[in-house]
Amino acid sequence: MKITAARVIVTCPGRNFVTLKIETDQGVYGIGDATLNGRELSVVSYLEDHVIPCLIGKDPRRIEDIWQYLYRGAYWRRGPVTMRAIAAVDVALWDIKAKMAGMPLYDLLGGRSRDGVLVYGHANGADLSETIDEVGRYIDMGYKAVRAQSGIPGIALAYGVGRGKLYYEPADAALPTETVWDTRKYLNFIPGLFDKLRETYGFDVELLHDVHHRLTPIEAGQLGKAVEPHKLFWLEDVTPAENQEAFKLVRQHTTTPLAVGEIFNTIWDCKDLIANQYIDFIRTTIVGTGGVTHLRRIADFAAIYQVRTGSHGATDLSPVTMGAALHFDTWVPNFGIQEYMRHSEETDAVFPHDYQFNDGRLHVGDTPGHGVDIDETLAAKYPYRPAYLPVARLEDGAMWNW
Ligand code: CS2
Ligand code: MG
Repeated sequence: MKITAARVIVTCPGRNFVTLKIETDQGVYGIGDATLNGRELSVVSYLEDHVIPCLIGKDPRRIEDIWQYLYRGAYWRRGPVTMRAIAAVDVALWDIKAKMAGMPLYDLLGGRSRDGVLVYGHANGADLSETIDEVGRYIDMGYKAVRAQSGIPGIALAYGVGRGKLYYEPADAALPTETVWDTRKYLNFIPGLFDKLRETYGFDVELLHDVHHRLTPIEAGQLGKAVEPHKLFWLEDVTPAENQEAFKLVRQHTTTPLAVGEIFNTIWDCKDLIANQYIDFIRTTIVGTGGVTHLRRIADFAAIYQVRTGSHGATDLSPVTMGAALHFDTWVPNFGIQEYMRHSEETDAVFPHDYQFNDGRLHVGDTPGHGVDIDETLAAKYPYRPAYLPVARLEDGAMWNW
Protein backbone atom coordinates (compact mmCIF):
# COMPACT_ATOMS: atom_id res chain seq x y z
CA MET A 1 0.00 0.00 0.00
CA LYS A 2 1.28 3.47 -0.91
CA ILE A 3 0.53 7.13 -0.34
CA THR A 4 -0.14 8.54 -3.80
CA ALA A 5 -1.00 12.17 -3.02
CA ALA A 6 -1.41 14.62 -0.17
CA ARG A 7 -3.02 18.05 -0.27
CA VAL A 8 -3.43 20.95 2.12
CA ILE A 9 -6.84 22.61 2.13
CA VAL A 10 -7.15 26.08 3.68
CA THR A 11 -10.65 27.32 4.36
CA CYS A 12 -12.28 30.06 6.42
CA PRO A 13 -15.92 29.24 7.21
CA GLY A 14 -16.03 31.96 9.88
CA ARG A 15 -12.45 31.23 11.00
CA ASN A 16 -9.36 29.70 9.36
CA PHE A 17 -8.71 25.97 9.25
CA VAL A 18 -5.80 24.07 7.69
CA THR A 19 -6.60 20.49 6.73
CA LEU A 20 -4.41 17.74 5.27
CA LYS A 21 -5.90 15.06 3.02
CA ILE A 22 -3.77 11.99 2.31
CA GLU A 23 -4.74 9.70 -0.58
CA THR A 24 -3.65 6.11 -1.21
CA ASP A 25 -3.44 3.64 -4.07
CA GLN A 26 -6.28 1.65 -2.46
CA GLY A 27 -8.75 4.52 -2.85
CA VAL A 28 -8.92 5.09 0.93
CA TYR A 29 -8.08 8.60 2.14
CA GLY A 30 -7.49 10.16 5.54
CA ILE A 31 -8.01 13.64 6.97
CA GLY A 32 -5.90 15.50 9.55
CA ASP A 33 -6.11 18.99 11.12
CA ALA A 34 -3.06 21.30 11.08
CA THR A 35 -4.61 24.57 12.26
CA LEU A 36 -2.34 26.90 14.27
CA ASN A 37 -4.38 29.93 15.24
CA GLY A 38 -2.84 33.17 13.96
CA ARG A 39 0.12 31.38 12.30
CA GLU A 40 -1.77 29.13 9.87
CA LEU A 41 0.28 29.65 6.72
CA SER A 42 3.57 28.62 8.31
CA VAL A 43 2.13 25.12 8.82
CA VAL A 44 0.83 25.10 5.24
CA SER A 45 4.35 25.78 4.00
CA TYR A 46 5.90 23.22 6.39
CA LEU A 47 3.54 20.57 5.03
CA GLU A 48 3.64 21.50 1.35
CA ASP A 49 7.33 22.36 1.08
CA HIS A 50 8.89 19.88 3.49
CA VAL A 51 6.55 17.05 4.54
CA ILE A 52 4.38 16.05 1.58
CA PRO A 53 7.36 15.40 -0.75
CA CYS A 54 8.67 12.88 1.83
CA LEU A 55 5.30 11.12 2.16
CA ILE A 56 4.65 10.19 -1.46
CA GLY A 57 5.32 6.48 -2.02
CA LYS A 58 5.46 5.63 1.71
CA ASP A 59 3.31 2.84 3.17
CA PRO A 60 0.51 4.61 5.13
CA ARG A 61 0.13 1.62 7.44
CA ARG A 62 3.51 2.40 9.03
CA ILE A 63 2.19 5.16 11.29
CA GLU A 64 4.88 4.85 13.95
CA ASP A 65 7.72 4.81 11.46
CA ILE A 66 6.36 7.86 9.62
CA TRP A 67 5.94 9.68 12.95
CA GLN A 68 9.56 8.96 13.92
CA TYR A 69 10.74 9.86 10.42
CA LEU A 70 9.10 13.29 10.61
CA TYR A 71 10.14 13.92 14.24
CA ARG A 72 13.71 12.61 14.34
CA GLY A 73 14.27 13.05 10.63
CA ALA A 74 13.74 16.82 10.65
CA TYR A 75 16.73 17.11 13.00
CA TRP A 76 15.02 20.32 14.33
CA ARG A 77 12.68 18.88 16.91
CA ARG A 78 9.48 20.07 18.58
CA GLY A 79 7.77 23.47 18.26
CA PRO A 80 4.15 24.33 17.39
CA VAL A 81 4.62 24.38 13.60
CA THR A 82 6.51 21.07 13.35
CA MET A 83 4.27 19.24 15.79
CA ARG A 84 1.04 20.44 14.16
CA ALA A 85 2.30 19.28 10.77
CA ILE A 86 3.19 15.89 12.27
CA ALA A 87 -0.22 15.75 13.98
CA ALA A 88 -2.02 16.31 10.68
CA VAL A 89 -0.13 13.44 9.04
CA ASP A 90 -0.57 11.17 12.05
CA VAL A 91 -4.33 11.73 12.39
CA ALA A 92 -4.84 11.22 8.64
CA LEU A 93 -2.90 7.93 8.84
CA TRP A 94 -4.93 6.69 11.84
CA ASP A 95 -8.06 7.63 9.87
CA ILE A 96 -6.83 5.54 6.92
CA LYS A 97 -5.88 2.58 9.12
CA ALA A 98 -9.23 2.57 10.92
CA LYS A 99 -11.10 2.83 7.63
CA MET A 100 -9.07 -0.10 6.23
CA ALA A 101 -9.87 -2.11 9.37
CA GLY A 102 -13.55 -1.16 9.06
CA MET A 103 -13.46 0.13 12.66
CA PRO A 104 -14.19 3.39 14.42
CA LEU A 105 -10.86 4.77 15.68
CA TYR A 106 -11.62 4.13 19.36
CA ASP A 107 -11.92 0.41 18.58
CA LEU A 108 -8.53 0.35 16.93
CA LEU A 109 -7.02 2.11 19.96
CA GLY A 110 -8.23 -0.60 22.30
CA GLY A 111 -11.99 -0.18 22.49
CA ARG A 112 -14.45 1.76 24.56
CA SER A 113 -13.67 2.68 28.16
CA ARG A 114 -16.83 4.79 28.52
CA ASP A 115 -20.22 5.41 26.96
CA GLY A 116 -19.82 9.13 26.42
CA VAL A 117 -17.25 11.90 26.80
CA LEU A 118 -17.90 14.48 29.54
CA VAL A 119 -17.42 17.95 28.06
CA TYR A 120 -17.34 21.48 29.42
CA GLY A 121 -18.80 24.47 27.65
CA HIS A 122 -17.57 28.05 27.66
CA ALA A 123 -20.02 30.46 29.29
CA ASN A 124 -19.01 34.10 29.14
CA GLY A 125 -20.57 37.44 29.92
CA ALA A 126 -19.65 41.10 29.81
CA ASP A 127 -20.20 41.44 33.57
CA LEU A 128 -21.05 39.39 36.64
CA SER A 129 -24.80 39.20 36.11
CA GLU A 130 -24.52 38.31 32.41
CA THR A 131 -21.96 35.59 33.24
CA ILE A 132 -24.28 34.12 35.88
CA ASP A 133 -27.09 34.00 33.29
CA GLU A 134 -24.83 32.45 30.66
CA VAL A 135 -23.71 29.68 33.00
CA GLY A 136 -27.43 28.99 33.58
CA ARG A 137 -27.97 28.81 29.82
CA TYR A 138 -25.31 26.08 29.52
CA ILE A 139 -26.82 24.16 32.43
CA ASP A 140 -30.21 24.40 30.67
CA MET A 141 -28.61 23.00 27.50
CA GLY A 142 -27.63 19.92 29.50
CA TYR A 143 -23.99 20.69 30.34
CA LYS A 144 -22.72 19.08 33.53
CA ALA A 145 -19.52 21.16 33.47
CA VAL A 146 -19.19 24.82 32.57
CA ARG A 147 -16.23 27.13 32.35
CA ALA A 148 -17.06 30.69 33.48
CA GLN A 149 -15.21 33.71 32.03
CA SER A 150 -16.38 37.22 32.78
CA GLY A 151 -15.67 40.82 31.94
CA ILE A 152 -13.73 42.39 34.82
CA PRO A 153 -14.67 45.87 36.11
CA GLY A 154 -12.01 48.28 34.87
CA ILE A 155 -10.54 45.89 32.27
CA ALA A 156 -11.72 46.72 28.76
CA LEU A 157 -11.20 43.43 26.90
CA ALA A 158 -10.88 40.46 29.26
CA TYR A 159 -9.81 37.07 27.91
CA GLY A 160 -12.69 34.76 27.06
CA VAL A 161 -15.40 37.39 26.78
CA GLY A 162 -17.46 38.68 23.88
CA ARG A 163 -17.07 38.06 20.17
CA GLY A 164 -19.66 35.30 20.21
CA LYS A 165 -21.41 33.34 22.92
CA LEU A 166 -21.71 29.76 21.67
CA TYR A 167 -18.88 30.25 19.18
CA TYR A 168 -16.29 32.30 21.10
CA GLU A 169 -13.35 33.21 18.83
CA PRO A 170 -10.41 35.30 20.05
CA ALA A 171 -8.58 35.67 16.68
CA ASP A 172 -10.56 38.71 15.65
CA ALA A 173 -8.50 41.09 13.51
CA ALA A 174 -6.12 41.36 10.55
CA LEU A 175 -3.51 42.65 13.03
CA PRO A 176 -3.44 41.83 16.78
CA THR A 177 -5.99 43.68 18.92
CA GLU A 178 -4.30 45.40 21.89
CA THR A 179 -5.82 44.61 25.27
CA VAL A 180 -4.89 45.93 28.72
CA TRP A 181 -4.40 43.69 31.76
CA ASP A 182 -4.55 44.46 35.47
CA THR A 183 -3.89 41.61 37.90
CA ARG A 184 -5.22 43.44 40.99
CA LYS A 185 -8.61 44.15 39.38
CA TYR A 186 -8.83 40.54 38.24
CA LEU A 187 -7.94 39.02 41.63
CA ASN A 188 -10.39 41.35 43.39
CA PHE A 189 -13.23 40.17 41.17
CA ILE A 190 -12.95 36.42 40.53
CA PRO A 191 -13.73 34.94 44.00
CA GLY A 192 -16.95 37.00 44.09
CA LEU A 193 -17.97 35.60 40.73
CA PHE A 194 -17.67 32.05 42.03
CA ASP A 195 -19.48 32.98 45.30
CA LYS A 196 -22.41 34.08 43.20
CA LEU A 197 -22.26 31.07 40.86
CA ARG A 198 -22.31 28.57 43.74
CA GLU A 199 -25.06 30.53 45.50
CA THR A 200 -27.17 30.44 42.32
CA TYR A 201 -26.52 26.93 40.98
CA GLY A 202 -25.30 24.93 43.97
CA PHE A 203 -22.47 22.41 43.96
CA ASP A 204 -23.70 19.70 41.57
CA VAL A 205 -22.51 21.40 38.39
CA GLU A 206 -18.75 21.31 37.73
CA LEU A 207 -17.29 24.80 37.35
CA LEU A 208 -13.99 25.63 35.66
CA HIS A 209 -12.02 28.80 35.01
CA ASP A 210 -9.16 29.74 32.64
CA VAL A 211 -6.59 32.25 33.93
CA HIS A 212 -4.86 32.23 30.53
CA HIS A 213 -1.26 32.53 31.80
CA ARG A 214 -1.82 35.92 33.45
CA LEU A 215 -0.55 35.40 37.05
CA THR A 216 2.80 34.90 38.73
CA PRO A 217 3.13 31.66 40.74
CA ILE A 218 2.45 33.30 44.10
CA GLU A 219 -0.56 35.20 42.75
CA ALA A 220 -1.81 31.91 41.33
CA GLY A 221 -1.42 30.37 44.78
CA GLN A 222 -3.51 33.20 46.26
CA LEU A 223 -6.27 32.72 43.69
CA GLY A 224 -6.29 28.94 44.11
CA LYS A 225 -6.66 29.38 47.86
CA ALA A 226 -9.39 32.00 47.52
CA VAL A 227 -11.57 29.72 45.36
CA GLU A 228 -11.04 26.53 47.39
CA PRO A 229 -14.51 26.86 49.00
CA HIS A 230 -16.06 26.91 45.51
CA LYS A 231 -14.73 23.42 44.68
CA LEU A 232 -13.69 24.11 41.10
CA PHE A 233 -13.12 21.20 38.73
CA TRP A 234 -9.95 23.06 37.78
CA LEU A 235 -8.12 26.34 37.43
CA GLU A 236 -6.41 26.44 34.04
CA ASP A 237 -3.09 27.97 32.93
CA VAL A 238 -2.64 29.90 36.17
CA THR A 239 0.91 30.88 35.22
CA PRO A 240 3.15 30.34 32.17
CA ALA A 241 4.68 26.87 32.19
CA GLU A 242 7.92 27.16 30.27
CA ASN A 243 9.45 26.79 33.71
CA GLN A 244 7.65 23.66 34.90
CA GLU A 245 9.13 24.13 38.38
CA ALA A 246 6.96 27.26 38.79
CA PHE A 247 3.97 25.03 39.48
CA LYS A 248 5.63 23.67 42.60
CA LEU A 249 5.06 27.01 44.28
CA VAL A 250 1.43 27.15 43.21
CA ARG A 251 0.86 23.61 44.44
CA GLN A 252 2.33 24.36 47.86
CA HIS A 253 -0.39 26.94 48.44
CA THR A 254 -3.61 25.43 47.18
CA THR A 255 -5.62 22.23 46.79
CA THR A 256 -7.66 23.68 43.90
CA PRO A 257 -7.00 21.25 41.00
CA LEU A 258 -4.69 22.63 38.33
CA ALA A 259 -4.78 22.08 34.57
CA VAL A 260 -2.24 23.12 31.97
CA GLY A 261 -0.93 22.14 28.53
CA GLU A 262 -2.90 23.65 25.63
CA ILE A 263 0.26 25.28 24.23
CA PHE A 264 2.57 22.32 24.89
CA ASN A 265 4.01 20.39 21.94
CA THR A 266 5.54 17.23 23.37
CA ILE A 267 5.83 15.05 26.44
CA TRP A 268 8.98 17.01 27.35
CA ASP A 269 6.90 20.11 28.05
CA CYS A 270 4.94 18.30 30.74
CA LYS A 271 7.33 15.61 31.99
CA ASP A 272 8.27 17.34 35.26
CA LEU A 273 4.79 18.74 35.86
CA ILE A 274 3.42 15.21 35.71
CA ALA A 275 6.19 13.29 37.44
CA ASN A 276 6.17 15.73 40.39
CA GLN A 277 2.37 15.74 40.50
CA TYR A 278 2.28 19.52 40.30
CA ILE A 279 -0.86 19.28 38.14
CA ASP A 280 -4.07 17.25 38.08
CA PHE A 281 -5.07 17.53 34.41
CA ILE A 282 -2.93 17.57 31.29
CA ARG A 283 -4.52 19.64 28.52
CA THR A 284 -2.29 18.66 25.59
CA THR A 285 -4.30 17.90 22.52
CA ILE A 286 -4.10 15.81 19.38
CA VAL A 287 -3.39 18.68 16.99
CA GLY A 288 -0.94 20.39 19.36
CA THR A 289 1.24 17.43 20.24
CA GLY A 290 1.93 15.39 17.13
CA GLY A 291 -1.34 13.46 16.86
CA VAL A 292 -2.78 10.33 18.42
CA THR A 293 0.60 8.59 18.46
CA HIS A 294 2.24 11.10 20.79
CA LEU A 295 -0.80 12.09 22.87
CA ARG A 296 -1.20 8.45 23.73
CA ARG A 297 2.33 8.41 25.12
CA ILE A 298 1.63 11.50 27.24
CA ALA A 299 -1.62 10.02 28.57
CA ASP A 300 0.00 6.71 29.49
CA PHE A 301 2.83 8.52 31.28
CA ALA A 302 0.32 10.75 33.11
CA ALA A 303 -1.72 7.71 34.20
CA ILE A 304 1.17 6.48 36.34
CA TYR A 305 0.84 9.66 38.42
CA GLN A 306 -2.97 9.77 38.45
CA VAL A 307 -2.94 12.84 36.23
CA ARG A 308 -6.00 12.81 33.97
CA THR A 309 -6.58 14.21 30.48
CA GLY A 310 -8.52 17.38 29.74
CA SER A 311 -7.80 18.10 26.10
CA HIS A 312 -7.97 21.58 24.66
CA GLY A 313 -11.01 21.95 22.43
CA ALA A 314 -11.42 25.62 21.51
CA THR A 315 -12.99 26.68 18.19
CA ASP A 316 -9.56 26.85 16.51
CA LEU A 317 -9.27 23.07 16.82
CA SER A 318 -11.22 21.95 13.78
CA PRO A 319 -14.00 19.34 13.85
CA VAL A 320 -11.31 16.93 12.55
CA THR A 321 -9.37 17.35 15.80
CA MET A 322 -12.57 17.22 17.81
CA GLY A 323 -13.61 13.95 16.13
CA ALA A 324 -10.20 12.33 16.64
CA ALA A 325 -10.06 13.65 20.24
CA LEU A 326 -13.44 12.14 21.04
CA HIS A 327 -12.31 8.73 19.81
CA PHE A 328 -9.20 9.13 21.95
CA ASP A 329 -11.30 10.21 24.96
CA THR A 330 -13.68 7.28 24.46
CA TRP A 331 -10.71 4.94 24.77
CA VAL A 332 -8.19 6.60 27.15
CA PRO A 333 -8.39 5.04 30.64
CA ASN A 334 -7.30 8.17 32.56
CA PHE A 335 -9.80 10.50 30.91
CA GLY A 336 -10.82 13.59 32.88
CA ILE A 337 -12.90 15.90 30.70
CA GLN A 338 -12.88 17.32 27.16
CA GLU A 339 -13.22 21.02 26.33
CA TYR A 340 -15.97 21.63 23.78
CA MET A 341 -16.40 25.08 22.30
CA ARG A 342 -19.00 24.63 19.64
CA HIS A 343 -18.22 25.37 16.00
CA SER A 344 -20.43 27.60 13.89
CA GLU A 345 -22.95 26.11 11.47
CA GLU A 346 -20.73 27.15 8.52
CA THR A 347 -17.78 25.23 10.01
CA ASP A 348 -19.88 22.17 10.80
CA ALA A 349 -21.16 22.14 7.19
CA VAL A 350 -17.60 22.18 5.75
CA PHE A 351 -16.60 19.31 8.06
CA PRO A 352 -19.43 16.72 8.11
CA HIS A 353 -19.06 14.58 11.26
CA ASP A 354 -20.92 11.97 13.22
CA TYR A 355 -20.30 13.05 16.85
CA GLN A 356 -23.28 14.30 18.82
CA PHE A 357 -23.92 16.21 22.04
CA ASN A 358 -26.39 14.64 24.38
CA ASP A 359 -26.97 15.21 28.10
CA GLY A 360 -23.63 16.85 28.88
CA ARG A 361 -21.56 14.36 26.91
CA LEU A 362 -20.32 14.02 23.35
CA HIS A 363 -20.77 10.66 21.67
CA VAL A 364 -18.77 9.39 18.71
CA GLY A 365 -20.43 7.42 15.95
CA ASP A 366 -19.42 4.05 14.56
CA THR A 367 -18.26 5.22 11.12
CA PRO A 368 -14.91 3.60 10.30
CA GLY A 369 -12.07 6.10 10.88
CA HIS A 370 -12.41 9.21 13.04
CA GLY A 371 -15.77 10.03 11.54
CA VAL A 372 -14.99 13.52 10.16
CA ASP A 373 -14.73 14.47 6.49
CA ILE A 374 -14.22 17.67 4.52
CA ASP A 375 -16.57 19.00 1.84
CA GLU A 376 -13.95 20.45 -0.50
CA THR A 377 -16.42 22.21 -2.79
CA LEU A 378 -17.90 24.07 0.15
CA ALA A 379 -14.46 24.68 1.67
CA ALA A 380 -13.35 26.41 -1.55
CA LYS A 381 -16.08 29.02 -1.09
CA TYR A 382 -14.37 30.39 2.03
CA PRO A 383 -10.92 31.81 1.19
CA TYR A 384 -8.24 32.37 3.89
CA ARG A 385 -8.55 35.61 5.88
CA PRO A 386 -5.61 36.80 8.01
CA ALA A 387 -6.67 36.77 11.68
CA TYR A 388 -4.46 37.27 14.71
CA LEU A 389 -4.89 36.51 18.38
CA PRO A 390 -4.86 39.65 20.58
CA VAL A 391 -1.86 40.82 22.58
CA ALA A 392 -1.94 42.11 26.17
CA ARG A 393 -0.17 45.04 27.82
CA LEU A 394 -0.12 46.25 31.40
CA GLU A 395 -1.61 49.66 32.18
CA ASP A 396 1.87 51.23 31.88
CA GLY A 397 2.18 49.91 28.33
CA ALA A 398 4.58 47.01 28.96
CA MET A 399 3.86 43.72 27.21
CA TRP A 400 2.21 40.96 29.24
CA ASN A 401 0.95 37.46 28.47
CA TRP A 402 -2.31 37.41 26.53
C1 CS2 B 1 -8.27 28.74 25.44
C2 CS2 B 1 -8.38 29.12 24.03
O1 CS2 B 1 -9.81 27.04 25.08
C3 CS2 B 1 -9.06 27.53 25.87
O2 CS2 B 1 -8.90 27.16 27.00
O3 CS2 B 1 -7.25 29.08 26.23
O4 CS2 B 1 -9.48 29.98 23.90
C4 CS2 B 1 -7.15 29.77 23.41
O5 CS2 B 1 -7.08 31.09 23.76
C5 CS2 B 1 -7.26 29.61 21.92
O6 CS2 B 1 -7.29 28.26 21.61
C6 CS2 B 1 -6.12 30.31 21.20
O7 CS2 B 1 -6.19 30.02 19.85
MG1 MG C 1 -7.16 27.79 27.90
